[in-house]
Amino acid sequence: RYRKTIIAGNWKMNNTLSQTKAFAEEIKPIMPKGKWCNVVLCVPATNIQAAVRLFKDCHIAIGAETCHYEDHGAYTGEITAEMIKEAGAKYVIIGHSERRQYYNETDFTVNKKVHAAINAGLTPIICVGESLEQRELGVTMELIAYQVKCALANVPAEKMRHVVIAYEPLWAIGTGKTATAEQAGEVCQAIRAVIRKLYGAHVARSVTIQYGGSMNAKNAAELLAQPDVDGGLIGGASLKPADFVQIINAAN
Ligand code: 3PY
Repeated sequence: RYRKTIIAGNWKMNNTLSQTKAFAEEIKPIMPKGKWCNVVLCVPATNIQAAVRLFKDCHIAIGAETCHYEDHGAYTGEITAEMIKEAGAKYVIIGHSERRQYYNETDFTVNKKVHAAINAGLTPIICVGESLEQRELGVTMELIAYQVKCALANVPAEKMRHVVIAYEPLWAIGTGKTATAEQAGEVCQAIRAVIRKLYGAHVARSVTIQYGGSMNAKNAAELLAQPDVDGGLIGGASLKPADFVQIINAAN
């Protein structure tokens, strides 16, 4: 095995501190032990510090859902990668389609945020994905290659061990629609080919590429069986301990 399988939950704007505590209590007794897949929960910023402590025993690492690209300054409401790192998180989602759609994130700011995350010692989980219109126009592969190249611009090869890419087709996010395992596998394979062109075969083999977009307890095993799908970024199903554990088991 050249690379880690990573199952990451994306809680989005869900779960208060007390709900986070309740989730931890519920998942602790059912968490699989001694398995090799890495598990992450990306949680609202207000819960990061508590979550690091709450999920330590069950070996779940914590991530944030976004960060700013500057390291300080007059950006009311924003937080830096360094703040996230000091709060104890190890990961940060960058460029989720909801951020691109509602908060004007562009391929340019995604690249700047990727650098900010790496400089702070966080692993960015970089989200890319096409819309339904783009898929129907037949430009999925070009678009994905463009997004990946922009996100990774000026990222040195030696940092690529700590970069995760998540393929999330927009038409599968929050819609209950999932890409077929073949569609997911095909695009993840294409992403690896882009990385191979940029960094060579050795780096390409080592990068974890996740599928995201309505992955759940039912469809996880089939999606994860694709050779280039190395894990999942899980929305709704990561809010239910039993479902999330089922997905982790499907990856082991
Ligand atoms: C989803 O599954 O809907 C996601 O957006 C995961 O990030």
